Amino acid sequence: MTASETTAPETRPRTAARTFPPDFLWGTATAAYQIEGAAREGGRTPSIWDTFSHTPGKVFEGHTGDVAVDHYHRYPEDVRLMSELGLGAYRFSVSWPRVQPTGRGPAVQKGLDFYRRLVDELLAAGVAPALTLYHWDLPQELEDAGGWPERATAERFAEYAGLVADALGDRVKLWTTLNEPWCSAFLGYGSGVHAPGRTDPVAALRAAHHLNLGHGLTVQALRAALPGDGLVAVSLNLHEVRPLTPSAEDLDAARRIDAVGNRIWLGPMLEGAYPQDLFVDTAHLTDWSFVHDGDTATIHRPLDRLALNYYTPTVVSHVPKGAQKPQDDGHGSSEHSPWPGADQVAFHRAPGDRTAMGWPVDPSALYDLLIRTAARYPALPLVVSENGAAYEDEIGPDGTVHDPERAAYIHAHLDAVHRAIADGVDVRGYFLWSLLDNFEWAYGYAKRFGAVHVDHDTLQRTPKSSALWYAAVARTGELHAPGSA
Ligand code: IFM
Repeated sequence: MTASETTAPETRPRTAARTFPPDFLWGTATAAYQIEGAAREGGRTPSIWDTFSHTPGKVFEGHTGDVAVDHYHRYPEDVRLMSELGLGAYRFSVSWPRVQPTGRGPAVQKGLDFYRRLVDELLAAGVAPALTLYHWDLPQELEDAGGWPERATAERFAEYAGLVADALGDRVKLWTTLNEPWCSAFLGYGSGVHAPGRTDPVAALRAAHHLNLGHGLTVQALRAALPGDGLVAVSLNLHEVRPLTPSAEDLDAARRIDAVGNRIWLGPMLEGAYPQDLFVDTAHLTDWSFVHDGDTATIHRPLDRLALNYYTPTVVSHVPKGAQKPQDDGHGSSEHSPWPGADQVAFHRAPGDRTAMGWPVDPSALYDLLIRTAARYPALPLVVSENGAAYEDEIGPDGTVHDPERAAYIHAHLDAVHRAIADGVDVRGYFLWSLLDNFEWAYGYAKRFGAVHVDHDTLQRTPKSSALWYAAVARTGELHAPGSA
């Protein structure tokens, strides 16, 4: 399908409720560096995001995660909020340098204890914990030793995962190895807009392979440590790539982006091989000799869930050599590409509504992504592990936050999930990004994705109107239009 086409128009009346399966997981999601704060407490040492955010010019107005939204101290209040809203699940990540400050050796008890307390509080409140092991906060010491471009980091990751699984495996059922390795590899080592801020396409491809390897080694470590009913997943921000036109050139641009955006993960993780066209596209950069014999077998481990993060589609076209690319391509200010091997691809933003990130709103692409992924991996249940939107939320004079655009965004995307389920896709859950307004990486606190508003001066939490609506959907399993019930 091209960007100018859309999926068949929805014919059911917008107000008719859709019922989700009774055991569907309804949750919200966060990540450690974005919410915890307490950056120097309990033996925690800097991660690459501490270093990056403290480097002038890297993050909007010099914001850092030092305090974030102080979830480290306020987690009982945050769990209470979830439980009052009636949300059945919560996806959070573990801060690697809080548990294993140098990225090597034994775990720090205080770090593990924090997560044990958090999980116990969740379980007592009837909220199922879903744990992500890596959401971008590599211990700085490991980056100093070479970071993800080095093979040893994959081995360290699996050792750390084993420590966390030994400590929490009896309490947490759903485990995710990596969150959005595309961002770790290509924004962290390619465009440099994320930590550690390197701009080396070869390092980015090496990082991608070692993230894959770390995933495979970690699946093995989790299988060894978790009880038999433990579920293992990976969260990928798969790109729903649409060619701008049906021309052969634009179709090839879409193929390239699909290779380095999607199949670079799906190939080794789920099919046991890297796509050959990726090797061809990047042959001028590397011979991929960092992939050793046996690596793809290590990476290719059975998973229980494939978790997808979706926000907006990716629209691409071919650019002839020397031609100007569109100004507003959605890749921020970096002059370095996060897409190795795709220099002649231009990115476009679809017309229509956009969120405060400038991301076009297009739920049809979530539907297409679910259908396409399920068609390729029919035996693997899917979870939407992130979806949501930033808007310019403000506290009104009556102390409430009215955010109808966010409710409309979530409604439209849940409707797409429901359609996919009705069309036979096995989707087991939906996690709204995010529980709380938080540290939005290079945008600092300037972007608000939360269901719950956070006053960044007082750290006061106020559920937004969209949270109340989403909670009602989650409690009943019935998707009704915002404002209709
Ligand atoms: O805030 C991020 C999250 O950490 C990873 N997925 C996308 C979100 C919004 O940009």
